[in-house]
Amino acid sequence: VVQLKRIRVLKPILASNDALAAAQRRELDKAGVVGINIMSAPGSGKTSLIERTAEALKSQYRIQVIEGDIKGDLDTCRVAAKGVDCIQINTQGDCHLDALMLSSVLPRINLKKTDLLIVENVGNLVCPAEFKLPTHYNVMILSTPEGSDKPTKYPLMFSKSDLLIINKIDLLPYVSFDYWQMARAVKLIKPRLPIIRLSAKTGEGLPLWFAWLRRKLAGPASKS
Ligand SMILES: Nc1nc2c(ncn2[C@@H]2O[C@H](COP(=O)(O)OP(=O)(O)OP(=O)(O)O)[C@@H](O)[C@H]2O)c(=O)[nH]1
Ligand SMILES: [Mg+2]
Ligand SMILES: [Zn+2]
Repeated sequence: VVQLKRIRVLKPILASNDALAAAQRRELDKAGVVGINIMSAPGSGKTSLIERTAEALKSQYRIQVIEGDIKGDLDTCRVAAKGVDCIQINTQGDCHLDALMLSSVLPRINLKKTDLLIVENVGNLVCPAEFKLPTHYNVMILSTPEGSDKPTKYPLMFSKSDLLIINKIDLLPYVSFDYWQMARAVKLIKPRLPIIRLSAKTGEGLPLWFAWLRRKLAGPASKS
């Protein structure tokens, strides 16, 4: 195995991003907003999960969504059609969101009238995990067609996550996804990472996701 050495030119960039994100998080805390950053590879089901969440929880919580995409506003249109406020960020080529990009849209959000801020990061299994956002929790989605080897190959995002959702569980009979291989690999990276099996299509597992969210919304950062 050839081990490549990484030259940390990124370090100062990440440090200033961390500082900005922490300042933004204090604004969320002051207003009692709980922030969730959803990360995954393209097509794992981030927007689908947000759609289901909007449908189920919008009558109970004031939800604001920020969509991160390289181009276009397709996901924002999908989320807005569910009747929640959504702002699009186009990164124009960048493969992740960072705190500076968030600072361009946060002033447009009335934090005092928001309970839950959901940020959909750019579909990418790598660098979104390196750039902190104002959000409090990282939720990672891995969908079954992507394969059960992903924790071993892309450990960083798993290690930075507070919840792992295995989406497209309805496709399990049709794809080669070894759930226990995946779970064992995750245990080596982050032993206590909670895992929820879910299908944004059939609704299986959604109650567990909503219960997790409700616990976070009832926590110290919440208004109640
Ligand atoms: N069978 C099945 N399909 C799903 C499920 N969740 C999402 N999909 C489908 O997967 C495709 C991608 O879903 P999206 O929600 O757009 O994925 P995304 O992660 O937001 O994608 P990007 O924003 O492009 O990174 C769509 O065709 C969804 O209908 C699921 O649980 N089961
Ligand atoms: Mg999406
Ligand atoms: Zn990137």
